Amino acid sequence: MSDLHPKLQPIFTTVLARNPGEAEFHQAVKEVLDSLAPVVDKRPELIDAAIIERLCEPERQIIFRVPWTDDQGQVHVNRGFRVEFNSALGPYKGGLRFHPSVYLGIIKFLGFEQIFKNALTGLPIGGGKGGSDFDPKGRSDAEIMRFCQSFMTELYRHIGEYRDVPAGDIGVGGREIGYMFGQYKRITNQYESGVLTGKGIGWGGSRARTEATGYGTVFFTRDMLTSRGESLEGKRVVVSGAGNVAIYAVEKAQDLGATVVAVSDSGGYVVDEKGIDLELLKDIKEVQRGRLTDYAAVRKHATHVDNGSIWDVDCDVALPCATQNELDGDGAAALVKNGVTAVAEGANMPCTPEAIKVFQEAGTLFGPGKAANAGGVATSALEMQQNAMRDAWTFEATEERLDQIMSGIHTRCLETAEEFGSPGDYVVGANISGFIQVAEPMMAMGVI
Ligand code: NDP
Ligand code: 2IT
Repeated sequence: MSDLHPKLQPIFTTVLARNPGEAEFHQAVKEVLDSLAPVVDKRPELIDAAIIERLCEPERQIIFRVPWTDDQGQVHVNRGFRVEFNSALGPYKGGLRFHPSVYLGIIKFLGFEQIFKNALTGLPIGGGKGGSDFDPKGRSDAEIMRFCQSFMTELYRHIGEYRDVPAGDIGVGGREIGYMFGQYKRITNQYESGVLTGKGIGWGGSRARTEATGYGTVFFTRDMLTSRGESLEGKRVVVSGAGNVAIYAVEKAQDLGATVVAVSDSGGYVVDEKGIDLELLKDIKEVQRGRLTDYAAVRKHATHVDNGSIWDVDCDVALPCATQNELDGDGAAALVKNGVTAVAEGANMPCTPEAIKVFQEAGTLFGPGKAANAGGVATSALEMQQNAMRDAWTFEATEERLDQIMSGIHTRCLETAEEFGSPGDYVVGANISGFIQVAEPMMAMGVI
């Protein structure tokens, strides 16, 4: 990361002053501005029209109270958020995160990233994000349902097929989308399939949406490796996280001939030299909602490490798929020392700026989240298409579209990086390409 271009520094200074205490949002903005220096010279009209200043200020930010009652009758109060960041390309689109660490700065970093990610897909979706500081861990189904119903009782008035279309993220999967869709339908008395994505297959959900983010990250990794004449066949892979993105990254990496030797959750990581047993992992995480210690208890040869870094596990390919800033400079240095050749972000902003610098200086292939994890939201846009047509595509047809979209993003990143003077730099490619794809429509629509 270098000093910012003199035309971009004042913009960043203003972002810092206007959004105090929002460290993750600052980090996400800084990364994009770092990449935009060549655009200042090549496309000055976009800079002069204050497109960047407008992109950094959400169109609308909604914060609301979410009261709910636990199984013992105790009332709790959480905070709900929906940040509608940018609608130049389509209705606001982006997930909902339920995690105790959620505050406005997290939702804004995610919403800001989502603008560029969604633009990169080439599909007509704007950027937004939402969630709550609610902690789902240890809560019963009935408690989750009451929380989701209360959350939607406020959110429903802000969303809609043509307005804002939420989906899942950390702590929000098929179960939560079901409860929220049910409450939306009940309040509005409309079967508006296109209001949420990530729905169940029997009631408007797209096949392959569950798999899409993890699969897409692996397709992107495959394409990065292909650009250097390599493949995933026979590679040792480490995947952090054990949630939706991680599980399906493991599945596709295994399909493409790699051996995944480690996964993690917030309680530590497991190393399984025989390769992760995917059926067992799915059963523990998707069915039992259990912990990785349960995995090691069943697979006797696997080791569970409570304290330590998953990035110390020797691998060729690392896929951080858990959460922001989970891979720092030390983690990156350990991976590079062990000879990692490719890193792709399945999570949003999992690598710190220091980690990215270490990878880039070492010549490691590095796929930023905006590009590498765009398969989830892209398939959400395919779900919206199916809902609009009242259609349901096959798994194979949907996966094929996903694969094409990911390859399209990969090519666009490389071509843009080349055109703007940083060949092979996927960060620059993703940021500039995403920016231009949203900036041009904003120019066309006037000062709004
Ligand atoms: P899940 O809730 O399904 O899984 C999250 C996983 O990450 C869990 O294993 C969780 O462990 C772990 N994790 C979460 N927070 C922390 C933390 N603070 N420290 C350590 N581990 C943590 O979420 P997803 O798989 O859906 O999301 C993972 C990442 O991918 C997020 O960054 C999300 O924004 C991003 N993403 C998700 C998409 C999607 O379609 N779902 C699309 C694109 C990006 P534990 O259970 O112990 O908390
Ligand atoms: O970060 C993301 O792209 C998501 N959580 C998925 C968003 C979506 O609307 O499918």
